[in-house]
Amino acid sequence: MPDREEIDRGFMRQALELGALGLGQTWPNPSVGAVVTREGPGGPVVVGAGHTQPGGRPHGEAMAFEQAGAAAAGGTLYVTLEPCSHRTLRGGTPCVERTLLAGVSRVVSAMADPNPRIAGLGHALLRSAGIEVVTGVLEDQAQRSHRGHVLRVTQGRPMVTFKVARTADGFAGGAGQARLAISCPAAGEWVHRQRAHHDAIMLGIGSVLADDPLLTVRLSGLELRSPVRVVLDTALRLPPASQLVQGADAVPVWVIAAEDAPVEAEARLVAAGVEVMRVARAADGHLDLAEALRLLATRGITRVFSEGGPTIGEKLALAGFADEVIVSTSPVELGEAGVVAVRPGLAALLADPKIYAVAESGVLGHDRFQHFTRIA
Ligand code: AOF
Ligand code: ZN
Repeated sequence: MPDREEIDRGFMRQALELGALGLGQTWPNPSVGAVVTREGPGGPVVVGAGHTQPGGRPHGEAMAFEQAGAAAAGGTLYVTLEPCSHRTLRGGTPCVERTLLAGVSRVVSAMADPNPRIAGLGHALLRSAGIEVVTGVLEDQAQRSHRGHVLRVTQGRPMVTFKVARTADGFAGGAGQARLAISCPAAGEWVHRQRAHHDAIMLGIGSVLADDPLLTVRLSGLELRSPVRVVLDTALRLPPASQLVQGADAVPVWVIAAEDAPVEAEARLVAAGVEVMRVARAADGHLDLAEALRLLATRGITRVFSEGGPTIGEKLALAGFADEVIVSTSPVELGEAGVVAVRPGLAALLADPKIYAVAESGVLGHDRFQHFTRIA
């Protein structure tokens, strides 16, 4: 017989899997998974399960309780984030109240919600109502799943994943030449899946001008999950005829420009359905990345996927913003000197076990990949 802690971890794992399904869809809210169980003759059984819905409401607990109905009474709620205790204009019933109404006798929660309006109050209210509350179950996994939300409410910036593909000899492409087909189809599909689980894709104007990318999710079943497309475009050089702008009505395009970028260019892009935002330039004349990320967080973005190329990747990492880094390596060599994919500043950080840990590594079709997560 598994002991209670093992049982708790098992149902929490289910809740985490459910929560992960909604990543990229729930901003500005986190994607929370919830599972409700009750005792059956052979041990606990699931009577309700759900996760935060697109746009952030209903919350995960509401979905699970709705499914469980009266069967929740006397049962256990497993939830990947502390249930909310606050009432907002768009809010409806706080999850703490729903939990009390549902009549569960136990709540197992993975972590506290750092949102200052909640921050322990959800757990405390449940306890003071006589419910047994267990916290910290599979907390590391939950922290990682909610990393975008946590960073947004504690640091005012979204989580950033930087992804780069390289040839066997380490190049992102040939010097001066347009896009090189580095990744195999399996790796390409995986990238689309990653995109779908972020709120926004961000890249620099250089890559847009070189490749004219579409940056949507083109996986069957996930087509409607394309994130907001963000272009860092200091001087507003984005061509109105580009694929990005042409598709701006279907999938939003946000352009972040410097304060001094030409207003005529802004007017043309706005007329084509693009949203233009402005931030200050940093000392080096480029956009102030910290400010750009702050702006995205203000707009509700919690998870950013950067496919912006080696320079921006190194810059993000040196500034401490590259929370997750994915490097895929193809077996094909470029065979000549090209653009180095993992620049020295980023390489040094990735090699430092005090700063990055390898969260996952493996094979995707012909390619190898390594997924690093920043730990300090
Ligand atoms: C939960 N369950 O599924 C989620 C929670 O704007 P509101 O009223 O929807 O509240 C959003 C806040 O609630 C959000 O910032 C986060 O702290 C928490 N999200 N809480 O109990 C959920 N998504
Ligand atoms: Zn809630």
